[in-house]
Amino acid sequence: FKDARDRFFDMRFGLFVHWGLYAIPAWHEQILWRGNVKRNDYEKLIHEFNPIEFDPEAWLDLAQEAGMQYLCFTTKHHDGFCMWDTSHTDYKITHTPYGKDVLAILAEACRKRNFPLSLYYSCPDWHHPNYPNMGRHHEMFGPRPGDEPDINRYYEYVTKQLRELLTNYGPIYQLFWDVNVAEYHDPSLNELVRSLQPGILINNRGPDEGDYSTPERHVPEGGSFLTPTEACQSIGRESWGYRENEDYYSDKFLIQSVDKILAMGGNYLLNVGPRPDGTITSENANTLRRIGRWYKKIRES
Ligand code: FUL
Repeated sequence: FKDARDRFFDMRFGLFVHWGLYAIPAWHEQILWRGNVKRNDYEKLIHEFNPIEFDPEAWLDLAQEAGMQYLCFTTKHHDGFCMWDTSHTDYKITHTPYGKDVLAILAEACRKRNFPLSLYYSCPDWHHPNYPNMGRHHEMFGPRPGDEPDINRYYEYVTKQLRELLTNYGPIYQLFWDVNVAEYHDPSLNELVRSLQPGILINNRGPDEGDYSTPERHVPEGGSFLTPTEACQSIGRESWGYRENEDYYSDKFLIQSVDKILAMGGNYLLNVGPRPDGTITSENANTLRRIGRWYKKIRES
């Protein structure tokens, strides 16, 4: 491609993967907030997380069977738990019984197949002592004893983590910031991201405008998108993370949703939540394969 950013108009369909400690209670990736769970109780899950069946090759085989061209992975969701071996908190994957850096394993598998990898990173953090949890939407209700809410210090932490994520894991296709609840504005963050990963694309949910918008779980009104757009949708009605007894959408619904967004000129990120052992259920995998059969047909026609 002439410009790395042209890739956005070629890679139209991607796999979103929400995976973290929340797979264990198997209810919702925001169980802490939505389920009113005590932070100290939730955090004990770190001693249980042991995804011995985690196999990124299986995830990538599935994505490719579904005709998907890139994968976006949750490095840190709102719970603050880090799925890579960060030096800036102990609340991380290498401190679980599993002990391995799953992001490193995934990034290496992507690199081997030349499969673009995007990173999701949450702005709200329900663990870090400096994140000002003020009970706004997607936030816990107040600090814990000992916390020192300070948005500037929190973003110093974010900056250090971004440096790791964008330096140690090879080429990164997109940065998917999530929900800037605190309305923190700082263009230097995206500048840093671009300096570390020239050609990266950044969504519009972070501390600055970004390159593309991200309608979630709905098909917006109107004829076509006037600016670059990547819609996202989970295959289950309730959760983005793994959920037992999830109410899954029908193939028909999902195919129509992908079809509409593509027709409007948008890209589409379809999400699954792997189980705590690292596997994607065969029900989910079969759904993706069936959608893939349709998608490959329309892509080739
Ligand atoms: C939202 C989050 O709050 C959800 O948990 C999910 O990650 C979705 C993709 O973005 O804003």
